[in-house]
Amino acid sequence: MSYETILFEVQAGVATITLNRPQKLNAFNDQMIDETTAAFKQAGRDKEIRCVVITGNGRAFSSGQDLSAFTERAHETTIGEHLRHGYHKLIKQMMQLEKPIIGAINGIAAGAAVGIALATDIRIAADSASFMLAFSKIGLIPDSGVNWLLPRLIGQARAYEMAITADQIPADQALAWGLVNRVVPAGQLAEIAAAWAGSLAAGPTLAFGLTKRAMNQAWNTDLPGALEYEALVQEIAGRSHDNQEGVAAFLEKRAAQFKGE
Ligand code: LHQ
Repeated sequence: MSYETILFEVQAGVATITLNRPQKLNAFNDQMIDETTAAFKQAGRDKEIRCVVITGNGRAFSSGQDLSAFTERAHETTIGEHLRHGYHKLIKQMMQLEKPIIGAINGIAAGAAVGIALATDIRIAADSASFMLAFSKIGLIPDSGVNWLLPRLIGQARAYEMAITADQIPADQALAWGLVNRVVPAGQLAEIAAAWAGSLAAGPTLAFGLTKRAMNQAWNTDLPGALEYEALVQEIAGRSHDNQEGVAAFLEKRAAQFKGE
């Protein structure tokens, strides 16, 4: 599949999606929303892909919705329909992808792009990156899953503060708040993200995917429900090649050779 607004590269089990409208700080027009969704779908279907990295080209991760593109289309749609047909599909595609997604946050993430960053599983931020809930600056509320994801990560007080101030939260503060997993020097971000992705791509992908499923499911249930769901999903993991291989490798005191199945 060929894309125009993103770059999509697959190497050694890792797919890298690069948001590629740098002249607009990688703002999302309709085509970029659709292509990013399609790229995650493609990553889900391709068994060779065992980890995905998403990053931005240039000085920003993404400035969120392309406001000029939406203004041009505003007479033919509503914001609700735009969200339902676009960002909702993208966020759900990412959350349902049973492979780890690394967000390599290379610069500012604003508006809907914060939702996309939050829908990744591991966030590595450049020390020059920042997070900005720009919505209130234009009289909107957070969307693209931010209201669901952000309070769970950093607590409601901080999430609400971010929403109503629209302050740019720098990477070190994002780390202290638990919004990102690591902060690294900007010049080393791509290399560190690629190395981490490479090691995840050699891991037990099925178990990584089922862990994501179990943790997402646990938000919707009580403890007995979560315990039962773990038992069901562990049955699946327990029948996998990688479980057999992992146990055998441990007993034989050698490194495991996981296939991801
Ligand atoms: C942009 C954008 C942009 C267009 C920079 N659009 N051109 C969902 C449904 C429907 C409608 C509304 O929204 C949503 C969800 C959302 O995402 S709402 C939030 C949308 N995003 C924003 O409000 C952020 C707007 N951008 C900014 O506040 C600044 O650009 C930030 C703080 C990100 C960066 O500031 P600077 O570093 O000073 O860069 P800049 O403002 O000079 O931007 C560089 C260029 O990129 C500039 O174009 P120009 O032709 O003047 O060089 C900007 O106009 C363009 N650009 N973001 N979202």
